[in-house]
Amino acid sequence: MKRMILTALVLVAAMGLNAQVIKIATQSPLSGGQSAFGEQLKLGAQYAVEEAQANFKKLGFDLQLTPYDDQANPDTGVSNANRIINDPDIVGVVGHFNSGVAIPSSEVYKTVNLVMVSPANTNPRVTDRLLANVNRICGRDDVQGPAGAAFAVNELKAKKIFVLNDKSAYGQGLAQAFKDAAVKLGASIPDSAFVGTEEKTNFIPIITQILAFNPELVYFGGTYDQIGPFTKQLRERGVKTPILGGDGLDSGDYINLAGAANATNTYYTTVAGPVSSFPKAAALAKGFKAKFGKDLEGFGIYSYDSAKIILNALEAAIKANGGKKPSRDAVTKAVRSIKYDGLTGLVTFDSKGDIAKADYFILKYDAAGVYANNKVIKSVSVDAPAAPKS
Ligand code: ABU
Repeated sequence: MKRMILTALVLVAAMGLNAQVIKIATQSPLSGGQSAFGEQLKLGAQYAVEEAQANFKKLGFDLQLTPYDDQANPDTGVSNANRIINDPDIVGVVGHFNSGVAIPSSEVYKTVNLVMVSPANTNPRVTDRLLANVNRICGRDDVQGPAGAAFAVNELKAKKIFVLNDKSAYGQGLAQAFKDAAVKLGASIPDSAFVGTEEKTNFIPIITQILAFNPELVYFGGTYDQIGPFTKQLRERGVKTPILGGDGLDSGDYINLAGAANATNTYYTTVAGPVSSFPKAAALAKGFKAKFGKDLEGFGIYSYDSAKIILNALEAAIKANGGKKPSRDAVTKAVRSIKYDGLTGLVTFDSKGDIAKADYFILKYDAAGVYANNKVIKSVSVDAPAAPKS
């Protein structure tokens, strides 16, 4: 008996030792102001990878996750991307969070045809460059911006609007898409009320401009780490005007920075619906809390699905390659042709790497400051815009 147990242990150890390492990387801001988003992205992918490890072990592979911190900085993202492509064990990347980081980093992945699936990048140029290795499972700002504009003008009845942006590829592009659509719907947004700022702490000069303009709504294309302190200072100066933003506002940390009372009357569009919108995500939310001690947010769900897409494509590519590790090229092709029924719905990609039909949500921040209770006012599914002509 002892001998049988010993033999079994030796066999198990041998299987482990012989398993070939195969890695999925994540790239997201794990430090700095946007780390709440970056952590959701990393942990969503980590959950999927750890869940799949036993299955990959049976296939003869030691599946690992390698997280990279891009600091929401394009140069750091590119530097990490060069390290990633030089690690031959990495066969796919879940990321990025920031479009301004994803765009230059994916040019590096392209040189070795390494696949990237983004749960969060919304700038149109992420996929409009028609790279075969770049995909996203979320919507785009050329739909998200107009959706916000229609809500602002038609539902909130705001005509005089002050528009801010954070000067990033994401924030600037989203604010411009919002403005163009809002003006077409009859809103007034003069050049003096369209302002870009990288300020993170002192918003008094901008609030002075806002007070002079006296808008019916303030739109901010940016992320919670900037809009949170802005909101606090705006409300402290007595401005109760509705605030509307995009998916950069879709984080529980917005409430921590703005204060629950100040966050009241804040609305946002998002491309990553909450747990409450996806019945299939309930089990993940429970497991996520138990495993990481954190609440699952929208981008965590989308990151889980992004990782699952790469893992399913990887398994198919291994099988197609007679059980051996497939090339990066084979995984990239398998991702682009996947049909994946995920927690967030059915994922297929069009010829440019956009999800064929993306969901867009409009939410209002909970008056009591409980992020999970933010109210979904509306949600729509929209076909991916056509590929650019040139
Ligand atoms: N879409 C979330 C904000 C990040 C980005 O696309 O840059």
